[in-house]
Amino acid sequence: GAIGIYKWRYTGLNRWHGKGSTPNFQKIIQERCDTYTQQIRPDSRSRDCQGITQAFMSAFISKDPCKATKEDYQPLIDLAYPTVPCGKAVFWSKTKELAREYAKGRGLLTLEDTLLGFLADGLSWCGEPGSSDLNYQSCPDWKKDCSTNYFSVFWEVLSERFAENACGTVQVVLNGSIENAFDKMSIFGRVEAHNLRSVVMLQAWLVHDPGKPPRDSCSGSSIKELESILNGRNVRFTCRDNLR
Ligand code: N1C
Repeated sequence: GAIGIYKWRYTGLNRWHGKGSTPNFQKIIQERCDTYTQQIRPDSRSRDCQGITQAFMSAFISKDPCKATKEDYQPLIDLAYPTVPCGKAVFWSKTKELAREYAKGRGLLTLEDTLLGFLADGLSWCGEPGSSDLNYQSCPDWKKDCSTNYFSVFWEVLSERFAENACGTVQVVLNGSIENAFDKMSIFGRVEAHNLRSVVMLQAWLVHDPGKPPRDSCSGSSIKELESILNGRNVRFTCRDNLR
């Protein structure tokens, strides 16, 4: 009856509104780690992929999927800190593919070029209290279920570390075809921009989708907001409207 369905809906594996864990999550992490350490950055061959995979799984397995903390990921981050050389970091917001192309063409690096960013890129994951398995049916959605889910907290803490360690002149690729190219609620806006410790200058590139009318520009109010955050941190700022 109705109560039975209600109970199933709110206690079952299907109760969350986000995409379930990626099939073979653990195997993919293990394989990506091997590929990264052996082929992509062979200088990182000494990294312990078994330990890294274990630390990733232990961070969220058997836990309430809405009670993620930064501390849960600390052991994992300690095994593979996301660092790139000074002057090489590229940040982005709502421009992922383009930013990656931009970085690649110039010998620069995004978070997905570091080991942990590479491992988790495009995957989803969450566990279930009282079970040693992942929930492949559904995972909490940031808006509809909880912001403190394991997926979101992972990207927040990893992005925070990436920004903290960035140094010299860095770049950010922003989307000028949306209302606020600088979105203070995005990870770039609420985490990275506030954690630039050793960055001397941030160069912003506003990219406009050729098929769409430009909706924001370097002189718009969202970019002014970014500029004022950086002024407060003594980071120099430049911005260019780049029509691809
Ligand atoms: O919220 P965003 O962008 O501003 O986050 C992007 C920002 C980049 O500068 C990265 O360094 O934060 C870092 N980052 C990732 O590298 C990343 N890879 C995949 C943040 N999030 C990342 N993801 C997933 O995309 C994650 O699910 C997160 O919520 C989105 C962020 O997309 P966005 O809004 O375009």
